[in-house]
Amino acid sequence: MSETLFTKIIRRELPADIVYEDDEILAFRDINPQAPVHVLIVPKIEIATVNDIQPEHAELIGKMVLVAQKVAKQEAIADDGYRLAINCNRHGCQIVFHLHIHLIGGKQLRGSAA
Ligand code: DGP
Repeated sequence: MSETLFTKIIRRELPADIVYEDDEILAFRDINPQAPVHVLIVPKIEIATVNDIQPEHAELIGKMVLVAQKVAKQEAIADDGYRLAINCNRHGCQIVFHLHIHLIGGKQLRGSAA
């Protein structure tokens, strides 16, 4: 896949408001937040879309969900609740082709799908 701006954020070539980092995962605030809390959880390796996830990525994907859980607690939205979303390709409205989970919360969300 071609490199996206998320790789530049991971390499610190672009600024971002980082809320969590470990060896495999970075989480930073979305530049265009849809709610008071809107964080993107991003693997450091380049996986373009959900379609590109392989069986060997299963542990990493699980860790991304655990990071989402941790950041939700950190942001004090865990008890009220939040949404985790992954957009895939055109119909899913994916814009950045580097896999990421949206963690959205901090207000009452509407609907659960399109
Ligand atoms: P998606 O549609 O799932 O590909 O969402 C991409 C998200 O990435 C979108 O909500 C806006 C966010 N985004 C795009 N460019 C930047 C950036 O340069 N910095 C940050 N923090 N977020 C960005």
